[in-house]
Amino acid sequence: MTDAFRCGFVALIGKPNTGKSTLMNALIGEKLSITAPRPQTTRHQILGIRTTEHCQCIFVDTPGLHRDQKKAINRYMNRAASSVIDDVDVVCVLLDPRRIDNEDRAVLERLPAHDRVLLILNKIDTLPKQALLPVIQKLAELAPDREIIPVSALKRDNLDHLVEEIEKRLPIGVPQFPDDQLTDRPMRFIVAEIVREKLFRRLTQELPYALTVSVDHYQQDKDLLRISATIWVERKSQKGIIIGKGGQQLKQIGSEARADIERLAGQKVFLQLWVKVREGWSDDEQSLTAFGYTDQ
Ligand SMILES: Nc1nc2c(ncn2[C@@H]2O[C@H](COP(=O)(O)OP(=O)(O)OP(=O)(O)O)[C@@H](O)[C@H]2O)c(=O)[nH]1
Ligand SMILES: [Mg+2]
Repeated sequence: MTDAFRCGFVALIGKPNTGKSTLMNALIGEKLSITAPRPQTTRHQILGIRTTEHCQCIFVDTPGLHRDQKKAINRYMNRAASSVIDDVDVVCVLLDPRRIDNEDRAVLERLPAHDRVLLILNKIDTLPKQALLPVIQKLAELAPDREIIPVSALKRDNLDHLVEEIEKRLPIGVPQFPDDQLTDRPMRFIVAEIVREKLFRRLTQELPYALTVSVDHYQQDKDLLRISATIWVERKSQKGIIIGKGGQQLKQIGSEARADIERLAGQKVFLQLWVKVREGWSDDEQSLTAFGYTDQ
């Protein structure tokens, strides 16, 4: 019985910026899902597949659950996060021990009653040990009977224990994906996300939320991968900010993105970036569909 192969889906959910994507990347050992210090970085569901001799864990990274439902894109992101809860075998809820608040409570209230829910207190490296205990106690009062697992995704602390707790809750079954497959998303998708990550990390205030990235050409040319991508913004003034003085900023973003794409693809990459305006795209259902924001 203990030797039987296990396979199942594991959702990573929680408030924005709690470290869901960082945790998934740490568990897979590749940077598949983009991360940034600001909230609402992840917009789409993305699978990260971890296959070992005895288990296949299929992680589902989701956009952070948040209350702002003003625009169509925010509604899309909340749908992508909450629709997954009932479709998976294990639900991992990520919490930041420094700030457990009403938004977290709202997430905790949405959880199914079964015991395949794990509360993951991430970022424990940010607190001294003696400050952690009261947080665990508070969380235990807030969500009695739930398993609480303290980890640091960034420092890879206690991840083996986390994996054990997840695996024993997965059903016995055959693998759903080949053992060398790491994600369900094509390389083109990940390329667009990498470009978006660089923009997210570099730009301030509201601008990261006003843009999206599409990959227009993706062509293998002997030993060079040729990629052309467009950064879409909502207003003309935003275009200038992204390009920067003498095109310097766009150049920098391009070279940072290219380095990451080369690492992932294991080959030389030629990356061309364009910036274009599509007014109001983030609140327009048709534009969202055109840019790949479609429910799965
Ligand atoms: N100190 C510390 N920082 C972490 C840890 N895990 C994640 N972070 C940082 O927290 C920030 C947010 O991480 P993400 O993985 O993008 O968070 P997310 O939950 O996916 O965010 P959204 O996609 O916006 O919902 C990044 O700056 C990470 O480097 C951790 O264990 N310790
Ligand atoms: Mg994320």
